[in-house]
Amino acid sequence: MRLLVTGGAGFIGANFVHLTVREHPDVEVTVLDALTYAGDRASLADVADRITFVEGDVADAELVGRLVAGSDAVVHFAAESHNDNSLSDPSPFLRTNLLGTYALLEAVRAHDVRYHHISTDEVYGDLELDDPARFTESTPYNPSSPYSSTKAGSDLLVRAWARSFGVRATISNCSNNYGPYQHVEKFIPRQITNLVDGVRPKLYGAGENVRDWIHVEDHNTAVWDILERGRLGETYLIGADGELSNKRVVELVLGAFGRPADDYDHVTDRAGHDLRYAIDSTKLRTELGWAPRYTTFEEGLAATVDWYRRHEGWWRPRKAETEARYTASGQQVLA
Ligand code: NAD
Ligand code: TDX
Repeated sequence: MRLLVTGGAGFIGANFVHLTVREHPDVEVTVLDALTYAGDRASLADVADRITFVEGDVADAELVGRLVAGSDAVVHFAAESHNDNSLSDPSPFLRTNLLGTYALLEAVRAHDVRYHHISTDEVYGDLELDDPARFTESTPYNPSSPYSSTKAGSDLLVRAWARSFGVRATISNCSNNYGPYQHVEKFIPRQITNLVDGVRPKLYGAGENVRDWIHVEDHNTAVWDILERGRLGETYLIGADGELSNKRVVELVLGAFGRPADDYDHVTDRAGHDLRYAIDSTKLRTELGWAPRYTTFEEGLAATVDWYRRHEGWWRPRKAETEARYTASGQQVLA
């Protein structure tokens, strides 16, 4: 199988490429990635001789058409992915997440190529802390941020292209990922790398917001299951029952460094900050037999802390610039 992976130099895409090379060695992988601030060829250094890498934009219809014509399937990870950045400047989110998906859909439609679309649980908006409900495949879309609204728009394009043009597509909406190669702008790697530098973790607002954590490896095994055995036209939610408050996550990260549980700063809250996400992944588990390999967050977190400690050369070049961006956006320690 010839597989085109967009966004393969980013966090989840790079982990997907590693998994594919390791567990599906007959697959010929081509990565298309624009190498934005979030993409790094170093994330693919270990597999560089096993894949073809193309630097380019998913919104470049001519390039995308050529690459898709030579592929049997596409997994589309490429996106602008960070909510905080989407509040500072939404424009690249509209271009990449909407126009990029549109270019891919037109190409897979023209060449009748199987397409899997990577999306997020944030398209469903947020839940109350005390709501027993979790998101399912039939929860109405209700996105909050420029990021999540462009992801929601991209999902709707996929649904329309599947129904109107018969594009052979599946969609997955996954909860918050953590693990190796995640950019230091994101919550968990930001706190781990702060602590390596002796800096206190930064918690937005009161830290009561809940995220449903899944190890990136478990996300990617689910993507493979859907690619191989998912029903065309269907959406699958991916989650590993990992609900935790941000405050609890910070306490666990502090614990991993042997620091007191209250040794963190409260900082300016995110505008429009979603309160809680929670995934019901029953459909994926019962229909495709998927199950996560990481069953406790503590185990996955310990492995992730260890990875960042051993790979300082990978994250160090971006750390100062990322913190400077947070400062420039007005983020401040609250008294
Ligand atoms: P990331 O920001 O780490 O990586 C994105 C990658 O896409 C980078 O390599 C970047 O260079 C590339 N890219 C950006 N714009 C591009 C363009 N115009 N053309 C080609 N390449 C481009 O993101 P991530 O966290 O790995 O997320 C990957 C996908 O998974 C996204 O679609 C995201 O919405 C989705 N997702 C992420 C999470 C999460 O917790 N991180 C959860 C659910 C879904
Ligand atoms: O320093 C921080 N302190 C903090 O308290 C940062 C960076 C974040 N937070 C909070 C905000 C969120 O409640 O932690 C939570 C997680 O933040 P992010 O890592 O920015 O993730 P989130 O906004 O939840 O979105 C992530 O999951 C869904 C990914 O970035 C998205 O791409 C994915 O779709």
